[in-house]
Amino acid sequence: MEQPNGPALRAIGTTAAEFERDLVSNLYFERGTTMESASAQDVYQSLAVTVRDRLVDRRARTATAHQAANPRCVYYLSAEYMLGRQLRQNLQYTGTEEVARDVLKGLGVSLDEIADFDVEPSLGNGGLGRLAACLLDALATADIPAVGYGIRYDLGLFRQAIVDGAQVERPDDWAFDGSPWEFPQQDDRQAVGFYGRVEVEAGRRRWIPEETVLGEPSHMLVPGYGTQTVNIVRLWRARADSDAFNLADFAAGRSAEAVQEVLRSENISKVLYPADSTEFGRELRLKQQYFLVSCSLWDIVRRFHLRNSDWTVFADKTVIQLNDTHPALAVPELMRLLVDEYELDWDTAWSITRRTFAYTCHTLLPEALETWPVALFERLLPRHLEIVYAINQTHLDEVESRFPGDGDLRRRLSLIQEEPERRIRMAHLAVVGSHAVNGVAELHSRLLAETTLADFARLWPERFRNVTNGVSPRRFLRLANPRLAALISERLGGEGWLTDLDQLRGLAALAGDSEFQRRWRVVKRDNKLDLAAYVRAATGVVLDPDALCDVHVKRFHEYKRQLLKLLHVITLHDRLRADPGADVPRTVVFAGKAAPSYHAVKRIIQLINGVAKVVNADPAVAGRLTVVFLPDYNVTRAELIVPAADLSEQISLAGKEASGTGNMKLALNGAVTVGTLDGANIELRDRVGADNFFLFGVDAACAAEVRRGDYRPGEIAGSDPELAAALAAIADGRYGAGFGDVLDTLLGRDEYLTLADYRAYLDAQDAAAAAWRDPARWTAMSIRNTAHCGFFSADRTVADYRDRIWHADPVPVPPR
Ligand code: TH1
Repeated sequence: MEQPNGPALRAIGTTAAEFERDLVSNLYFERGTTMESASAQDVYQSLAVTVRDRLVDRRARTATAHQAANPRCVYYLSAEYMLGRQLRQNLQYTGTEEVARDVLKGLGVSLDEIADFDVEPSLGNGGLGRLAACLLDALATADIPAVGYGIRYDLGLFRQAIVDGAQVERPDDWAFDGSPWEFPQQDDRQAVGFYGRVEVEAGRRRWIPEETVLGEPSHMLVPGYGTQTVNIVRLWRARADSDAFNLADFAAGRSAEAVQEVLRSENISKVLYPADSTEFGRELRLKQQYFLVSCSLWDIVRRFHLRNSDWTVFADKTVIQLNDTHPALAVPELMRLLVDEYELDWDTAWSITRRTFAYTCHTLLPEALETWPVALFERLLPRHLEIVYAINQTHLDEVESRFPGDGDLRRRLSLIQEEPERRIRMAHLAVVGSHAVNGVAELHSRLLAETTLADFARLWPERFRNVTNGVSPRRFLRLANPRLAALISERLGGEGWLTDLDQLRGLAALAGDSEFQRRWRVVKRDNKLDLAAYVRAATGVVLDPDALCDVHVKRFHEYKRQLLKLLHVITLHDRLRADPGADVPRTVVFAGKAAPSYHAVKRIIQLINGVAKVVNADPAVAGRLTVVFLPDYNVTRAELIVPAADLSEQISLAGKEASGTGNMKLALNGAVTVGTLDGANIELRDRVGADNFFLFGVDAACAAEVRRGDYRPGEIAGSDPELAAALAAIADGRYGAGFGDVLDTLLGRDEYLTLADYRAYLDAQDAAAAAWRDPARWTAMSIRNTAHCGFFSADRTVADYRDRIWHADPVPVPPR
């Protein structure tokens, strides 16, 4: 029995009787109701609290162990977290799933129905936010003391509906019905300044902000798997001061004016920016970034002072990982705290700062490299601008001494871009302020050092490294695919693989075993039945569980080439009308959100829905080809689609996808990839073997070369009759009138070389179909994919960061 000391605390146990007693008592004391009159929502909320309580004691012991060990802590700063649903995860991590199921059953309720009330907090856009969640899971599992800092957006990533074939965005008020996993800390608020001026006081410069907003932390528990460690993610919510409401305005009938100040403050954490690349220049976004950074650094310093008094050891006790440049303001903010508030001299402060920060870059796309107009920056954060200038001065002096007289190099390395408008380059700020800089896959890290950050890599080669992304096997195998997890555990003789994913290699010997293959196929088919039931309810489309399940699921972006997949579908439709045996029975699943302002890809979503409508209504291909667009892709939807997939589409233009993590999740679940030599696809193919991967397309070097030459997409279209027919089908309006804009981007610049890769892509798809026709061959490929995915565990990623960047030791938490 886990029971903290002290008479006032009630026992927390894991037996059915204890679980039931706590559930009923939570229902009574937290919801004010009884089992007889409880709604399903009441039961869900009480169940969540009952499960959560079983982690609290571990959390308390974790905090005690960290306090005693005074270790180096990892602080992960990220504007996004995609944590996924919490209930099933926490049931599993506390080992109470069976107990909960039985207790609820005894009370006449089904756990599966109640579990559907669990709402995922979608506080991120896609891969970057989900990576943050997978790393936190792996950190806790490795017993590494860590805190994830983020923003508690009131509205997460918009919910996507499809109306008349087009994406419609609805607000995601994720905590509307309550949020049982959160611990709000109302009494721990922190003031954050904005605007104002810099004053000189006894020779020291000090920022006097003009506006103050409060940051109110709320934390969620991040349990490790198979360990006692429970770390936290601390999310900040913006609050106005309690006297911000203007009573005089209100009394005078000006109710809108009365709340103006409240709204201005609280808007800062109101909504997640829904673009997974651009969106700079917006003042509110910069405010969000500073809000996150200011609250988090204050908290990090506070935690440091709980256990230490000497600044010289700060960097030995603290490492701050910047998840892309969104939190890069932390560099000047730490300098401001050290120099202005704690009165350290500049050089000491700078040395501490550099030793503290490390930066992960997640992109190469030029439009995703953040810059902020100096004028905006100066208005919002005048003291930070001075600090950035001072950092830049020291930095450019160093460049001058290393490469004397190279003015061009100095201009390229500067933190300030001069033309066409003066802007601050956040990636440069992050590199200069960090001791380690990493990309997220081998190819990406190499291209970073060769292109985007080449000058920095020349200046400080020792700072640059690669840490290939990974995914949580707990979330994406055990939770998402319990059937496959059970089969694997049965064959490997236990669940050790869940924290040592290389053990999956043991499955390779079974790849050709016909009985194992049969069981493997039964699992996949059952997962497809689950997906089919959901798809039918959500869209009315009926899926055949025996068809090849071909999935392209991820954010919509032109470089990810959903349009290439669609051209393949259109060609398949043509071929099947002429010859029903032209392809294997196939279901094509698309899912993903488009940034609301990204018009070009919203048109592609419309076109997909237009094609789906025509194909699904055509009796000539019934039972051969089905196309579905599943709305509102999120972590929960991924957990449904990924286990059901046979074929994983990873078809970005080479050199554009930094890593991709959907590729890993799908392969781990036995999907075979059709993919380009991009991002982590390359490493995936190296590991699962070229025979178990359908490769196609130009490579990154070739893509860059084609782009430099005089590429003529029109000529490709003219010389390939099937491609010409597919384009003509779009043009003739059968999928809806007016897709001329889509055709124009293809036949005009075709920026993402969709037409150049079309023929090679179709050939790869034909090879995949040929393999599918031989179930023994396909199943062996599928098993080998899972078997060789061990490398893509987030546990390996965290071990890489730990050994090569963080140098943080585990602190085991003793069991009670
Ligand atoms: C993604 C990358 O596109 C993807 O390739 C990678 O696997 C993932 O990060 C995790 O490393 C990115 N997401 C964002 C989001 C924003 C800005 C840049 C990127 S890169 C808001």
